[in-house]
Amino acid sequence: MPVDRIKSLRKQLELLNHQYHVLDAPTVPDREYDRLMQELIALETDYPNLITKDSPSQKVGGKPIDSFRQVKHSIAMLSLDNAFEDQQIIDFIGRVANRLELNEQQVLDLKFCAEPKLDGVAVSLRYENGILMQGASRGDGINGEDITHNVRTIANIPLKLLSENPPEVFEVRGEVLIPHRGFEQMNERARLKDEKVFVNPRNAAAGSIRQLDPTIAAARPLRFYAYGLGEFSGIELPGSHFERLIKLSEFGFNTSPGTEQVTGVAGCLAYYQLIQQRRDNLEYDIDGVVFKVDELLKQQQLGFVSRAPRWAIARKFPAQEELTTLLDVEFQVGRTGAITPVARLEPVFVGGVTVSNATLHNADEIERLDVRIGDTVIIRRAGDVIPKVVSVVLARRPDSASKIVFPTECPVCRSEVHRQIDEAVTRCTAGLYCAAQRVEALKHFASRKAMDVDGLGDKIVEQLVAENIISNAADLFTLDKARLISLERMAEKSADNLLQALDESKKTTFARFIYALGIREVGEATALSLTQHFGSLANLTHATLEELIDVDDVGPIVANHILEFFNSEHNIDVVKQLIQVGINFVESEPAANQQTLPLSGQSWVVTGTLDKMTRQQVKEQLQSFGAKVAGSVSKKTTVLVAGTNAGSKLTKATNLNIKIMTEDELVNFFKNIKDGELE
Ligand code: IWH
Repeated sequence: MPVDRIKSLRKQLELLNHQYHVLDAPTVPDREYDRLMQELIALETDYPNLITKDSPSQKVGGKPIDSFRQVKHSIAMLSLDNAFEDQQIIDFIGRVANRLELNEQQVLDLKFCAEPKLDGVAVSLRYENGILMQGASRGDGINGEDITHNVRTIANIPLKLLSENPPEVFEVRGEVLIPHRGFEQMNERARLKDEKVFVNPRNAAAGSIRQLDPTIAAARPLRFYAYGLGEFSGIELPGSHFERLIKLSEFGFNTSPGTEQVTGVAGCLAYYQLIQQRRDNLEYDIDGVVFKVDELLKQQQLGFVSRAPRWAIARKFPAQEELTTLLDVEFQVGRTGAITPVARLEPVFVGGVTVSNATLHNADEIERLDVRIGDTVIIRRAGDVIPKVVSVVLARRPDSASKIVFPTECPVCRSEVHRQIDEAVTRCTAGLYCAAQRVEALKHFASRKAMDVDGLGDKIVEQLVAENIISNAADLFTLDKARLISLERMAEKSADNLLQALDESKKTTFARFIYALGIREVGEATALSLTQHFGSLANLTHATLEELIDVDDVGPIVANHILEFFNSEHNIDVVKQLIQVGINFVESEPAANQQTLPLSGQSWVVTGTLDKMTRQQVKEQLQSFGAKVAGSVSKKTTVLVAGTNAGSKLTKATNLNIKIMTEDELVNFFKNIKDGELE
């Protein structure tokens, strides 16, 4: 009977949807899911009167609606009081304790449900007898808009509660958001089609659910995380908010990952710190954490002040975006001659620090932003990344705002600049004749992952070049104490230390030496591949294009950069001088012992926070055993090393069934290799 088959297909698809979209743990291949879905759609096409609202086939988004209907929330959607400092959390708990007349011990034992505060748009979902009947935006908290047609398309919102015996009425409140990765992808697509890009995931989520046409929301990577309940009837629920959230996940919803029960002031403050540390590794934006008195009886006793509950508070993170004024734009010349526009800003406190510079990337970016000097701009600083200009507030553009003129000659050496047709970067063409490029090349040469010369700071390099004391890397090793002491702010002790550091840096590895040369696009990994492949400096400097392309990771572009580098007489001369002044490293037979290394042919990825070794140490150790160390997880990954707070890479590796190692396991693994116990 088609009815029975349809019912059975729906049941299977509901379960698979839940496993895939909510639990993030699919149990069948996508093709199998698709086959079942096609079968259901075919049957529903033949028997249209059997189509129901809650059929899994109905998630794709139907016809546009004409206009938004107003919805009155049967129970108001509240707003939360905000706290911006620890003291405000202490005060909040003090007020709660007073109202509840708690004694000291009871305050220490008071339980809170603590949740990362998701930075999305609040919505309410109404289920009647287990079927999704209505989705509404928060609106002003009393009246919202009917967005049922859009919420139905959100992959991890169940059209039907996961329950044999669903409650009569069940309203679920939560946050709709777009994860970072999905946001980048949708903006990339929009850019390709010359459509409007969104400034941040929150705006994109808000814009998506405020559409009349549900196929738009269906095409956007929206997700829903439940944080509470509205009206409900025909069900007994636990007396703890935390346990109610568990109930919500049993009904088929995601809740904010990282939600915990914490105790007392100490528990709340520690939780805030913990989530703040995790923030940069999350797959979506959060703007703080929320603390709710966990016991519902106590919540009822506490009640409300105007629109906000007395039993909850949001502890906000420092804002990651702020408004400020663009004072000027300067153009910096990098190691490879790339000219980068840098925004000089009216200093502004954002993301926990004062920012007075931000990158504008390149000429295209300036054009895309249509930014002018004098404009009010939005600056974003997330985690430890370089602050950037996100957008311009056109409404505040002063009449005096002036266009940014990209330089037509190098701002440092006045040589010609050049921009290749297919490249976004403009470069100074003078190479090492340009003082800026010389300074950057020397900084790179001495940097930690290159020759690791301790104590050769940026300021010293700049002085040495400005005063024409050195012109290339080999000159560093001919510096004497008298010369160094003559520099500004260089004491005798620092001069001694620097000379010793230079001496110590001479003993290095072949790969570090090649990396230190600063050949364009030859990073650490490529330098290592090159040295392993060619074995000796002589082989490498004489390599042909064909031989270079043979190396793993080296394509025609990189190969050409390498050829160009070693074709320059000046470069060869510096390399020779470096060897003459005593730089030494072990060369090996070309491509020798590569096959016999224990991890040859393997690709490893390291993520999360490590305690016992630095990431660099892990990387070098793995490479010394012949493994490649990649930055992202793919099908080709052999092992993922996951430290604490590992985020999306861990999820991806789990989904791809890739072997995962903890740091302890890794340390043990290294020990076994060294002991020669590897099977
Ligand atoms: C063709 N997916 O949305 C196709 N494996 O249980 C079908 C389905 C999916 C993709 C491509 C990416 C994604 C998979 C499952 C369940 C729901 C779902 C599954």
